Amino acid sequence: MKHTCLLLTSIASLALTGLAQDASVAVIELKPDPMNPMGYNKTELTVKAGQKVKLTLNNTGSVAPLAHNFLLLKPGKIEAVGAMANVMMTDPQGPAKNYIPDGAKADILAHTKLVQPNQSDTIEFTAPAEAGDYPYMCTFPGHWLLMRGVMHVTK
Ligand SMILES: [Cu+2]
Repeated sequence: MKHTCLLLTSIASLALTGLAQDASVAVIELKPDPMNPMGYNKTELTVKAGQKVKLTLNNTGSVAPLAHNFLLLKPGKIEAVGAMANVMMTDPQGPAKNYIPDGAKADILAHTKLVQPNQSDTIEFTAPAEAGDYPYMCTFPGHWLLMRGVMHVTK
């Protein structure tokens, strides 16, 4: 009887381990803020260093239909990338480039495409190995001053 209990316990812990592995993916959904069409509904996210992240930018539920994207940046780069995003306002190739500034590529850790109203885009990436605060932003010209947040990467 005792052996059976032990066996069941190990099966149960194996099953839990399996669940824990699924749970190791951080599943995040970002939307426009329902009250502020030029903001994200979440301005702070927390993931573990090196964690797999599945992030969806779901552009629904806004009071104003605007296109948005999501860029995760290296720490300290939001002002520089924001300035490049502003310049893209007059770039006829802006929409085709998803408003991702060419000059910002080295500072971008992950990004979605430009998501039109009532559409969504899902990306998968690995969270940075270094703990820290990583800014995220929408680079549709003019949005980034308000449409931004911080991803806290913890050890
Ligand atoms: Cu936006």
